[in-house]
Amino acid sequence: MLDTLIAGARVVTPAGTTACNIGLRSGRIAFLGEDVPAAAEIIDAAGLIAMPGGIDSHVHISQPSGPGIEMADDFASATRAAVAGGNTTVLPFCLPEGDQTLREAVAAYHAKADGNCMCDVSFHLIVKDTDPVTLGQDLPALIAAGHTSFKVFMTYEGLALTDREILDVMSVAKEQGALVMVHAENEDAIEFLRDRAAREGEGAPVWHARTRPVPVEREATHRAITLAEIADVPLTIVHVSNGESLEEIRRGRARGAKVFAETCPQYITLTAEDLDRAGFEGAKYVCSPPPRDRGNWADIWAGIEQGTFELFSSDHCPFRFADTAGKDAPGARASFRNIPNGIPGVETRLPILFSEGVIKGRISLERFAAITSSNHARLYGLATKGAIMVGKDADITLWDPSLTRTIRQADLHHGSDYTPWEGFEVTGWPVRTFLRGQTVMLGGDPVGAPLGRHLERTSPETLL
Ligand code: DUC
Ligand code: ZN
Ligand code: ZN
Repeated sequence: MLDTLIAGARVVTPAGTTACNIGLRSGRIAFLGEDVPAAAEIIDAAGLIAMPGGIDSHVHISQPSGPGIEMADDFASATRAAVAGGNTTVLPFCLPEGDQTLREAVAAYHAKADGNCMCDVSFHLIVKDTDPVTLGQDLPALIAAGHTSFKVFMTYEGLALTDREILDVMSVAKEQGALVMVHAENEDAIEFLRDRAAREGEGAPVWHARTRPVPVEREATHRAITLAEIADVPLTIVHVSNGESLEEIRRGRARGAKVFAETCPQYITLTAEDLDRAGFEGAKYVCSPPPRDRGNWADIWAGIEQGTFELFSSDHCPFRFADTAGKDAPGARASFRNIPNGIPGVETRLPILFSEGVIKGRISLERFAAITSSNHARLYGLATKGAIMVGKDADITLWDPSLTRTIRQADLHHGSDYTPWEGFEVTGWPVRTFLRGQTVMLGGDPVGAPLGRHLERTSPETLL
């Protein structure tokens, strides 16, 4: 006897899309086929599309963000927003605060997350210290405990590592079977451009984009790939914003580098002109790398369509406009340098790609499932996640492909007080989400108790 039978949906599986029934038992997918086995509950899903629950492998939740700045989401609100947007797993970054060790930071994140999550979570690490204890003891122990991926930064004071330090971190990843994720922007070049902007009295939000132009990202992307080739490790270039960086990734792959690529909704829907909006509204679009232009949208779309990108993530990094840039936040108004970098997006990632990609005929349902779920599971070592297959966790999202909605802050569940996509029209919306067989979202609203667990991960599966 099944617990639940989802009947009559078009089901997106790794083998293709087919009309069939999905049986759930004890939190797992137990049946796929045309028969109608006995079930305690039968859900009529005619007219809907069953997708693997979204996995967003790039989100920031409750991350220390500097003096006086608080992230807008804790684990409760971020994961409410995640399930409302069709996700069943998110991978936030664990950043040590002050002189916390990595192990202390992981313990602190567990204290914040455990028991509060509406979906499953698993922490990536951020490596900002490269002392012998961090690299020789903490990192190997944390990898062994299932934190098999970590991010390094090539920008930001206090976070940026030197090339030598990146190589040392990569060598730990190689020895221990972990995956390095790189934020690729050239810190020295940014500082040079920022100093020049300051001398010229330029502090408006649009200067955030003007001081982080494409070459800043392209050069760092090339350098990160080169360092990974020297260390002989795979790496993920996260949040790729433009065609020139993508070209570096293609060239690296042609040389044999194992480089994975991630992009995000902001790089196919927002532009640097959004940072120039009147009334300081531009601050709502400040993220790094910054949104570019329509020519780069086309390049990023080509990469999505051709399969150059394995991953489409949100880079959800939520702040409150009222706190950070509203009229009572004079620091931010004095200079873009004081606006925290990041925008909210965990709830809108999937509907934006479904509408702009699937409904507009740019990508298939199967590619949508791959770049929003399956590839995240495969790359980051989540063996039971990311596919509608017998034996996998029953993490499923039902989509109504005919539902047309206008994205409005008033309807969203995140902790930010705005969305960069206010007024953006989409067709297709997730209407029901199952996490390990339990309904956690119905009709767009999160439902039930926080059932989310922290997941230990295995070493990454090489996709190339
Ligand atoms: N990098 C991220 O990955 N997220 C937000 C800000 C940043 O620089
Ligand atoms: Zn980053
Ligand atoms: Zn990020």
